[in-house]
Amino acid sequence: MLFRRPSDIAPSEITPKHIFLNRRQIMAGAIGSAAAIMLPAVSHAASLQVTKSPLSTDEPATSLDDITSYNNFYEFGTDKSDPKANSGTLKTKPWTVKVDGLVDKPGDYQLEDFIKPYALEERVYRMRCVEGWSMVIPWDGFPLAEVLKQVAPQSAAKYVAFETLVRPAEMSGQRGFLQALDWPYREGLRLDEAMHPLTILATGIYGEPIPNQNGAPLRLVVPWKYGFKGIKSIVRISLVDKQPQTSWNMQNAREYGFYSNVNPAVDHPRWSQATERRIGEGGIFAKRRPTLPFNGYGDQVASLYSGMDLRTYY
Ligand SMILES: Nc1nc2c(c(=O)[nH]1)N[C@H]1C(S)=C(S)[C@@H](COP(=O)(O)O)O[C@H]1N2
Ligand SMILES: [Mo]
Repeated sequence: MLFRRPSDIAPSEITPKHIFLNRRQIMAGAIGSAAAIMLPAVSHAASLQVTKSPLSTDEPATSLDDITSYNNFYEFGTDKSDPKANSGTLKTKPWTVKVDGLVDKPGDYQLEDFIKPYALEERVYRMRCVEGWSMVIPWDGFPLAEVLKQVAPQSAAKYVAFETLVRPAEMSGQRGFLQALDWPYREGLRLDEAMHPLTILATGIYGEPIPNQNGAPLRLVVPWKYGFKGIKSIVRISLVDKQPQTSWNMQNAREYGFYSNVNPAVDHPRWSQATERRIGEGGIFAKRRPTLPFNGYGDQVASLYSGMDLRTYY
């Protein structure tokens, strides 16, 4: 074991805050629950322990500052800095998630009740935006599959549709004459994609509640698809029998398909998808990285698309 001066230790090697807090929670457990009660509430979900999932990448995570200040969230404006600047107005308490459509157990759930049954896992995932940049984000969340099993989809259910909140009084990008998209922001997955173990609903980043600009209090993460499939601030999850309408596909079907699996071999009509810029890596002078098929998750997900022409189903 070599001893190094602090300046030799890369920021990525320093224990992230939430892991540190988890250790403290474990220690608190060892000395008894009375002491644990006196610790500050550090968890943003009912489950106190966040376990690191083996499905995580060990690539260094993007800084919290970059993750929370370079965003796409058109409900708050179209510039990358708009969501951070404008999303403070969004009220995320109380928050209701409606589950409806082809399920045996539909309902309007308070967020706390909705997430209570599930153990949080840390999932460090690459995120590749269709615009050609990427980040590595340490999410806290739980598999969407767990929720779907709970609400019992009927046999006719073939897709899952999602909607974001519409509340112009709190979402500046939903006000005014020119609107970037037709609200609500909508997304969808095939049921088998939604059930895949990599697909999660996230409630946190770096062990803290998900910031408004990243999709508080609940957002979808599908790491093998372009970032826009990861719908933010979800208020509705519907099980449906037909492929649902999705916002970017409605806006420009030629440029944004329903599937939108990350694919370096299928260029966007206006730019190449072969490479990407990793946010935080030395700005415009950094070397672009090669984009990987299915964003590097092909071993886990390619079989979902066997026999499908990925140029047709883009
Ligand atoms: N409701 C909603 N969800 C959204 C978007 C949006 O504009 N509105 N932008 C998408 C896009 S294009 C990307 S790349 C990711 C960005 O997530 P991040 O800001 O947390 O990095 O959110 C996706 N989810
Ligand atoms: Mo994106």
